[in-house]
Amino acid sequence: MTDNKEYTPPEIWKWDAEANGKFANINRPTAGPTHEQTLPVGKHPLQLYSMATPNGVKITIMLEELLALGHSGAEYDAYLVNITEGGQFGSGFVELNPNSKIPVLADHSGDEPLRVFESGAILLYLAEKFDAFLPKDHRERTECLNWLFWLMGSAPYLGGGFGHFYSYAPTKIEYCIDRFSMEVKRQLDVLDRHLADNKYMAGDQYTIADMAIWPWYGGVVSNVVYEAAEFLQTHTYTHLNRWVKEIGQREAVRRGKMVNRAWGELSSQLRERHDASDFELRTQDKLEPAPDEGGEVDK
Ligand SMILES: N[C@@H](CCC(=O)N[C@@H](CS)C(=O)NCC(=O)O)C(=O)O
Repeated sequence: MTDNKEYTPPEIWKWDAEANGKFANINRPTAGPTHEQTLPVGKHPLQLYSMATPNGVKITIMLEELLALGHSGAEYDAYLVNITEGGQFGSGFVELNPNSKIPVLADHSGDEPLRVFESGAILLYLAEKFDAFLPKDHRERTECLNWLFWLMGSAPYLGGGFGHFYSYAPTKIEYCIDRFSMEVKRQLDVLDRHLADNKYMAGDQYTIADMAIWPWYGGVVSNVVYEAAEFLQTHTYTHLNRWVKEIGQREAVRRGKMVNRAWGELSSQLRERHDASDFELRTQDKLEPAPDEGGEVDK
């Protein structure tokens, strides 16, 4: 890596393994597994391998919403894949998602396990499987998919663009932060204007479009993603703030945020989820002994 303001790219790009800042230990220019690994499989048909990042939380919110609606077939086992430790490069994970990114879902309800990767595809898969949170009316369904795909195309500018250069890059580069701040503010304005006239993203119904967008843009507005709310003046997007608050109050959203979470308050971390009772019985504060008590950690 160079600190020079002017950078002239060489004829052929070469990988500098040290140059990727905070995530240097997991970033690499090749795909495929780095180690052998067999994924655990629990008792439910749906197996989720994930972490509570915004992309992961989209799916746990959907699963908890489905359960709250009474779809008992949406019971799931959620295993934590720690992406900061390279869990996404284990052979078992790569077999389910050759792109080595969480979240990934395996549906064991048929003859052969069926893999579903890409969070947008997982949301659509679950919505179709349970016939829920995807409007039936052609026009409304199309609008829902418009916004679902909007998110899938837009969030990388927020995460890989703005978030990377504002929070993670080893040096603060004005050009990059300016470019992506401008784009993210434009996106926030897109959402704000739309939500001025619509209760939810697809109109009157709460759908997978809301579940996809909320963890990312709601996270920025609530200052839990990148701690940039003041920098981006997110309080000025009043309609967006209204929607963020409303969705954040849903019980299924509150639960979904806790699943596969491995940071923050111990009581907010449900690292693995196998049963609805885990929210009461198996959060990390219940599993880890208080520091002065000693003893084994019950895993
Ligand atoms: N487009 C993918 C993006 C998934 C993604 O970027 N996941 C991140 C966490 S939010 C990840 O697994 N990163 C690990 C890595 O890049 O090695 C999706 O929506 O599922």
